[in-house]
Amino acid sequence: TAKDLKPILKFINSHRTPDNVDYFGKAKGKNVFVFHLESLQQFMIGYKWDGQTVMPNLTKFYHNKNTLGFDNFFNQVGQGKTSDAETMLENSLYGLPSGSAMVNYGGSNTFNAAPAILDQQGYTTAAFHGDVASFWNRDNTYKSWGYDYFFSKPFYPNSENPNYNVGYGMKDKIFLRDSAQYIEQLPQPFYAKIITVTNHYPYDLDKENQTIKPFDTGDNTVDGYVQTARYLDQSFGEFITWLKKAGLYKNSMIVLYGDHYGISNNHRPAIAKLLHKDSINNYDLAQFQKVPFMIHMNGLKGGINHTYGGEIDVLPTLLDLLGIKDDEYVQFGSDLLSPKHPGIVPFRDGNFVSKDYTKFGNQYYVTSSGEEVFPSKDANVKKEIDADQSFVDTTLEDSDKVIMGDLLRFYHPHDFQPVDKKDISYKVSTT
Ligand code: GP9
Ligand code: MN
Repeated sequence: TAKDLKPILKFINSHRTPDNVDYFGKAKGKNVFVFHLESLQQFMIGYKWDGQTVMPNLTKFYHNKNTLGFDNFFNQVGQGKTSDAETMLENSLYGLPSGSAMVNYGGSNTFNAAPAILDQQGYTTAAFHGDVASFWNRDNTYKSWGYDYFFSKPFYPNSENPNYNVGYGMKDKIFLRDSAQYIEQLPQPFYAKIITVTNHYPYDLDKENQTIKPFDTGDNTVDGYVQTARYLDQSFGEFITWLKKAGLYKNSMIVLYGDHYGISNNHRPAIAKLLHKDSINNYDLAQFQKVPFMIHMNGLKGGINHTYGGEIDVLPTLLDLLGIKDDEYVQFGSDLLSPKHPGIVPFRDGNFVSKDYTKFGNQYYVTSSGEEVFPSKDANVKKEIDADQSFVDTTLEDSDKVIMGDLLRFYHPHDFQPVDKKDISYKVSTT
């Protein structure tokens, strides 16, 4: 009931952070691209293999003077993988302890999601994905989130050509090329989310698109990753070239994020080899959960930001840049640009990385050094770790209550226009 929201609002209100005066509103009225980099991990930015930089376009973009790059940004997904990432990015709500929030609640719940918030600022909103619309229940969820358009498989005539598909959908280069004709027609300003898919396990790619040799860890589930990651980088490079040609590069804020790991923690020996280490401990595995997060805009003051944060923090961060006040929203993350960002990153299983400590697999470490600590032997350490853990547990539980109780249906932030799903229909197909 509405009463259940009270303690949750109290918790959220006690953790609200101020905007960053240097960044607030800097992207007001710009087009926004949110570019979903499937399974891409942060270690691949700048990574060298086979005598080459594997991802030259993304690496250059990361270091561009107008790009804010984040080097302590973590994925926080659970079983819902991509769908958890999307839920966090566009709602600042966590995925669920098991299953997928989009699948189980996406169609029925009330949300205060990014597309609906931007709609009120006069934005056109569209999502693009070269797979069937029903995957992760996107077709229903995107309506609840207020997307005006969802361009999925039936919008892409090339998706019928078997040579143009690999793994979970269309090859990224073809998908992006074919998306261009729709993007060009969107009334500006627009918010466009573009979900790539080729860099997805099992990292299959046709011979002619393989432009770097596979890793040699000897672990079959890992070795192809470098080839599809390279392909993703080229796809992104081509897309940027097109954006410049189309005149969209200069008046857009381009946001990139990796949704989750591509190499799971079950592959320790392979991970050790890739990171040039003799062995891997739990601290390394926690660090290995970093994914790229970058924000680029013409004229933006760039640089590498070291704030400890994650996917839950993206929406408040983007709203700060867009100059949209979010003090009233139910959001579990905080603005990464805020001088008061708490610097705690909860993982879905209750582990965490904070700017001070890391808890992973029942072990504790100093985050800055990786040195193991034992809270049972040090009262001061224990006090700080307990405080972090209590924040982590409360925020995850509260987020779960919001989703499982559909609590936002009782909540009416006053500059928010509820989504009317009857106004929205997408062309979908099931094949
Ligand atoms: C499918 C794609 C993959 O449409 O987004 O989802 P994932 O397996 O990464 O969760
Ligand atoms: Mn994914």
